[in-house]
Amino acid sequence: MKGRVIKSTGSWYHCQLEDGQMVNARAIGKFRLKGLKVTNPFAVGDYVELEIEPGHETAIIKELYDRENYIIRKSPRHPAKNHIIASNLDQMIIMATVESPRTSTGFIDRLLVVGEMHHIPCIIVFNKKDVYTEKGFEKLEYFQAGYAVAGYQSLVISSLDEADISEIKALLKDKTTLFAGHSGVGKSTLINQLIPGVEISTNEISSTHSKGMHTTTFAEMHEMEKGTFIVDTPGIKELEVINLEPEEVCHYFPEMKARITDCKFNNCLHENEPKCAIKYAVLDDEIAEFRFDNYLNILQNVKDKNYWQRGE
Ligand SMILES: Nc1nc2c(ncn2[C@@H]2O[C@H](COP(=O)(O)OP(=O)(O)OP(=O)(O)O)[C@@H](O)[C@H]2O)c(=O)[nH]1
Ligand SMILES: [Mg+2]
Ligand SMILES: [Zn+2]
Repeated sequence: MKGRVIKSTGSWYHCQLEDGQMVNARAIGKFRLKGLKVTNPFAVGDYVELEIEPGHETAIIKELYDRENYIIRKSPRHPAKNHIIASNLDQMIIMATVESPRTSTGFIDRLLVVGEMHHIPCIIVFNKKDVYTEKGFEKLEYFQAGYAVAGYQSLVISSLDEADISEIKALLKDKTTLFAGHSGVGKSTLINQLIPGVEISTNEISSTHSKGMHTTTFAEMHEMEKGTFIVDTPGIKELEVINLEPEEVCHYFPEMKARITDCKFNNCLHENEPKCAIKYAVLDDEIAEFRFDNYLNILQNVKDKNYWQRGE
C-alpha cells in the first residue's frame, strides 16, 4: 500500500494513504540510503510502500520510492551528516521579512541557490507588510527589482490580509510547497490562515532580540485541499550551501548564468578577472549589486570549505 510521509516524530512516521486515511508507520532494520549520509532515512514528502501490521493500527515501511527531489541541509546536531528537510516538492516559498525580524538578502539568496540546485522553483514572499516603515518599503522596492531582473517572482503580503491570502492560495493549488525562512517570519501564521482549523502553534517574537524562538520544531506537511500540500518547516537560522564547487556557484544565479559565456576567460569566477561580463552587468545595473555581493560571499564560503575538506 502506498503512503506519503506527512510528519515524523523520531522513529515513527505519520503517513497518509492514497484514500486519505492516516497510519503510523515505522521502519524495521537498516535501510540502504544510496550513499546519502543522512540522519533521517525518511523525510516529510517521501512516498513509501507500507504493509499494515496484522491486528494493529500501525504499518511497516517496506520501501522508499525514488525521490523526485529533496532539500537537504547540514544536520544542526551532527555536523558530519546531512538532514533531509523534505522531498518531492513542486516549489518553495521563501518567506522573508524586511523588518521584525529582518531577513538578509544573503540568506534569501542561499535558499534560492538551494532551490536552483534541486530544480525547485522558488517564490519570495515578503510578509508583515503591515508593520514596515517607509524605509523598509524603500529597501523592499530595491530588493524586488533585483529579484525581478534575476527572474524571480516576489510578493509583498500580510498574513492578516484576506486578499493576500487568496493570492497565495492560488499559487499553491495542486502542488506540494515548502515554506522556508527564519524563525518568526510568520510561516505557521500564514499556513493557519490558508487552512482554517489546522491550528499550528505560532509565537510572539522576543521583543529584546526581535528574533523568533523556534515555535515549529520539525517539518510537517498539511493538506490545504485534496492534492494541495504545504510543508511547514522550523525556522532556519543559517544555511550553508553544501555540495558545490566554486565554478558552479554562478550557475545557480540565473542572471549570471545567462552571461557567463561572455566573460573573457571560460574559468572566470567573476571576482577580479579582466573583461568579466558579470562585472560589467553589475556596473550597468543589469545585475543587482546586492545579488553580486551575495554571490561573492557564497563563493568565498564554498572555496574555504572545499579547502578545509581537502585538508590542505
Ligand atoms: N504584524 C504581523 N505579524 C505577523 C504576521 N504574520 C505573522 N505575524 C506574527 O509573527 C510572529 C511569528 O509567527 P510564526 O507564524 O510563529 O512564525 P514562524 O515563521 O512559523 O516561526 P518558527 O516556527 O519559529 O520558524 C507571531 O507573533 C505572528 O502573529 C503579519 O503579516 N503581520
Ligand atoms: Mg512555525
Ligand atoms: Zn566573469
